[in-house]
Amino acid sequence: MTITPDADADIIIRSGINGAVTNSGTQHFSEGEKRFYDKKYLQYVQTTTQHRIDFVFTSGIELALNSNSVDIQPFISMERRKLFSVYTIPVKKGESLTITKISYAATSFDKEYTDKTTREIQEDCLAKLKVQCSKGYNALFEESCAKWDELVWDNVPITIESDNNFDQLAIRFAQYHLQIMAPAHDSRLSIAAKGLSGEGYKGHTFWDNEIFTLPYFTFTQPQIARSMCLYRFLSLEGAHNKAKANGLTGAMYPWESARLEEGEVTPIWGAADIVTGEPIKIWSGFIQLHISADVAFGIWQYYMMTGDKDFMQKYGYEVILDTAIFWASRFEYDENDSKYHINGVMGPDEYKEHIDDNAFTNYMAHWNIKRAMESYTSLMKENPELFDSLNKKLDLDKNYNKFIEIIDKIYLPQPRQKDLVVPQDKTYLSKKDIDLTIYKNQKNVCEIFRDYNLVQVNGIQVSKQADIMILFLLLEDLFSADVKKANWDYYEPRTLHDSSLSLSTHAILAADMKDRALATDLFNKCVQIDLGENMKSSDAGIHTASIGGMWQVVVYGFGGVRMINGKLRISPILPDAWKRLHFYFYRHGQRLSVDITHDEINIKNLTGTDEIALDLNGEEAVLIDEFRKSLRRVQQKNED
Ligand code: IFM
Repeated sequence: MTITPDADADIIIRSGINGAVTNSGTQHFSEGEKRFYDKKYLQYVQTTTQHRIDFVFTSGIELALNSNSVDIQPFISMERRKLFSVYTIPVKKGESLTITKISYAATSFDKEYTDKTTREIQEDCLAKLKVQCSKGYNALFEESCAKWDELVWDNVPITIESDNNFDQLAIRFAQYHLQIMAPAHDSRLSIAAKGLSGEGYKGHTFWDNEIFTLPYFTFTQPQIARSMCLYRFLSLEGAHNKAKANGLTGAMYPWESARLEEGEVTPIWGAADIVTGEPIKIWSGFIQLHISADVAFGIWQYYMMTGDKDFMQKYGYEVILDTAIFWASRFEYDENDSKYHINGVMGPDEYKEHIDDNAFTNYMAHWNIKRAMESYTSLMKENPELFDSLNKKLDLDKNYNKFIEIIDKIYLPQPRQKDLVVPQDKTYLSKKDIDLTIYKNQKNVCEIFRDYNLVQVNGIQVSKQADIMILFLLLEDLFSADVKKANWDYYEPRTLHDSSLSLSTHAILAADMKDRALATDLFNKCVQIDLGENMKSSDAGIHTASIGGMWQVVVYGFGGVRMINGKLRISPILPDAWKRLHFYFYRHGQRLSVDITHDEINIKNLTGTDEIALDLNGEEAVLIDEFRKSLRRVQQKNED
């Protein structure tokens, strides 16, 4: 900070470390130890109360007058959970006083410190801070900019040329947040539902990652995606424990995850029930099961996009097989229809609890078992050594027989004959249909709870968020365009988008249906969640899934890009206001550039030599990279 007074002045600077910050009224730290060094550096060490993690925060303050360093001794003070340096500096009219504060944060959980004592960590942090201070702010800023350019702005920038600059800003906002929320350095951690921006959901990780944020990294920074997938492999112990506790086998992933070994951490009680006055039970941790298939799906997409065999052999196949084993143990056979069902669950739509045969859950479980069966046969043939070790570990031969028994008898809800509507679950379509207009036009989310409690909402044909729609997005080749449209017409009017995980999916499907105006409108609404006029909407933190969803609407929706069964499909449709959309992504390590206008699409392979087969607007095409020809030219060549 630079201050240039317009009169001679004694400027007092009071700066320090405030350890009295609370977390929704909860104090997570011990009082700790405060210390000044050389009257220039401050250090505060506090320990978390639950996991006993040391948090070491070290700051250094530098002063300069007209860019020349000044050596003024501060008055130092300590208060409860606070320490400060107070400087009084005489500054003449027109002179500039610059205050630079550089801080270094570390914890005893950090990989480099796990075998160090607190004292050693403190000393190391102080030494590192001194190095950073000696470089100075400008050099650190340059280093930071160079890293941002390397990872994002020169690597996978997105350009939106439009009458409306806001969309360009919005997508950069999304990329910025996605980058800072990802713990790229450590696979023992993953992305929290609010990133690092707020206390909502206690820093826990949900399916938001695999379905909403992971795709961004899978497409643009595969090394971060790999780390996120590895987090799930490393959390298998918690998933096994959850399965065991439920009398099941295999990997039953926790609905909410935190530290690897902890397993399920979803809180049990939530907000007040407006009818009974009691806290509402949060059932997700007990019955929102689809997360296990979502994890497998995220890993499979990662594999399809990156071709990372090493990851699959070390970790990926095991997760796919282990989650399938869970599903096989969870299905219930019904002699009446000779089918396997999944009863008593919650699908993505959290307004429907304890339901049977949620379409999303059943289809995803089916998909999961299918992938596991393919993995079983291909590993047996191609990698017998790995097959043998997984066979021993997971009792694959026995489980494979179970898969064979189940797979063709899994109950997969089909479109109704009369209107092609797929029942979201066994009872949804027979529930009460009420006029939802006031809730569809609501200013704030969840206004339905002013009039109904959750038990009542359970009895109404109303959805909190995309459910069938997300099924159409993930397993899009299983459903015809007519089925998708019919279900859109049925479910969209009944979906309140009370979860921020909803609008992006609906926007992508609107783009898939080639409804440009609707897709644009839904995209704008999605962007408003964190960037709109409602300044309270992000109080508990930004909505990471919706931010991942913003990237998906731009690339999957308007860019029309999809990875389906290992094949890239591109079918763009730009909003009217956009003149051009240009983005980059990686496929099997090769950097592709996709440049779209209303008239033309130009795809280049910038780094590789693969011939890449594409489905371009429904037509087969081949991108020949070594000539760096545009796809349009390649197509013409083929036609010639
Ligand atoms: O995972 C989501 C869920 O789908 C809706 N409620 C909030 C969760 C965390 O974002």
